[in-house]
Amino acid sequence: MTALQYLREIDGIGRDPVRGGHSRHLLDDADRALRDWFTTTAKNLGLDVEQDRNANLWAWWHPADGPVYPAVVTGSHLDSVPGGGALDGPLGVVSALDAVARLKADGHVLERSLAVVVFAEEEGARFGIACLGSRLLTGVTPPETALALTDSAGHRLRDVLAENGVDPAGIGPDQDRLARIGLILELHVEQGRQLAPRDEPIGLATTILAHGRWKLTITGRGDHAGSTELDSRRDPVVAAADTIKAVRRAAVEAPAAAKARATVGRINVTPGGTNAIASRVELWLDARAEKDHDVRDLVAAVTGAAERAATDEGCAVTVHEESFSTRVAFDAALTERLDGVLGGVPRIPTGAGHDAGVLAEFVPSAMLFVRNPEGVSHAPAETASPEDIERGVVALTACLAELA
Ligand code: HGY
Ligand code: MN
Ligand code: MN
Repeated sequence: MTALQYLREIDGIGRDPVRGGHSRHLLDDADRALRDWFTTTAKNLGLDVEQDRNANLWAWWHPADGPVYPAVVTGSHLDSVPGGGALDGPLGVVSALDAVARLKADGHVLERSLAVVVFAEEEGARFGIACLGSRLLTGVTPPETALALTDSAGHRLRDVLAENGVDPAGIGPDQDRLARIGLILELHVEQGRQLAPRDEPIGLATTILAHGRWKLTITGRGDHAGSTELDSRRDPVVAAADTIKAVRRAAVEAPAAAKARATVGRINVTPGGTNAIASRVELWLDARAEKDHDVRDLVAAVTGAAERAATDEGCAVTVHEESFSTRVAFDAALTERLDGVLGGVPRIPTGAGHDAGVLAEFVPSAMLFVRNPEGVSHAPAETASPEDIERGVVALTACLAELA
């Protein structure tokens, strides 16, 4: 099976009839179906599949005489944002499986162990922390932080893990496993549009913007939409509206070198009645910029604006940091070595976070990007052409042949 055929095989899993695209979130029905698919497919390729203490899946291919560490790791994630595209994550997984199959078919003799990994909760769409599986593996997120997480329906992460064969008491840093990773190479669909203008199908990553997520909670006074005079209202939705405009303003007014971007894509209004003034609004800020301090400066500007907006409306606001990822520079020597294999491809920065970005602090890490003609991602319109998907597998296969 080729990467393209694998994508077609899983395309029906987690389709979202309301949002469009796919909604596949940590250990929900769709994610479990995808994890089962991955396990079966990897086993059929002769790989040994295991689930680690943090719900990441590892499909191992060892040399004939047994495991040789440190290993080469490739793969990506299978979970999505709500209503996401079909490629963000899965393309890296299916390309890795296809590449392993090609290496085996070509009679490649492994010099060191190779693993295809599926990281858990990369999007953080269910429990709120992006790259949770790789963060727990490396200790970037402590287990107690994860064990306190619940999803929007009130399901506790600890219970969801337990229901799926992961002991909640066992999650956390996995130094032995980390020591077995020699390097990681993640293939991913390009997010943004840098390759198309260059008429290039494949690129190598240079950096990831610093980025983080903050939850703002604005509380006011719930009341009747008809009987409450305007001058006595304390409406958190009004304060939230001013805050959201301030989010965009803060990014626009940041220094150009910061390449700042700030987004509010998720808002909860309580109680949510058409004829009721809300009592509470929760909104999430996604802030990103070239340097860590640029992000902090942006969040400080938003926090100040939110506090002023809340005060003006007689409301209160709290700002809680949910996660922060420092700026990533991928491994220069590894990237150079891969560029030698690929014969010279564009080097491109990205504004999107990745598990390979989390691992970059601990092991040599690199990323391959496959051209996305429109650059759209985190939306159903995300695409890559069949020809470029094939080119991505050929590139990954050549890189893995060189590395392993
Ligand atoms: O949000 C991100 O940058 C990634 O897609 N998780
Ligand atoms: Mn994503
Ligand atoms: Mn991704």
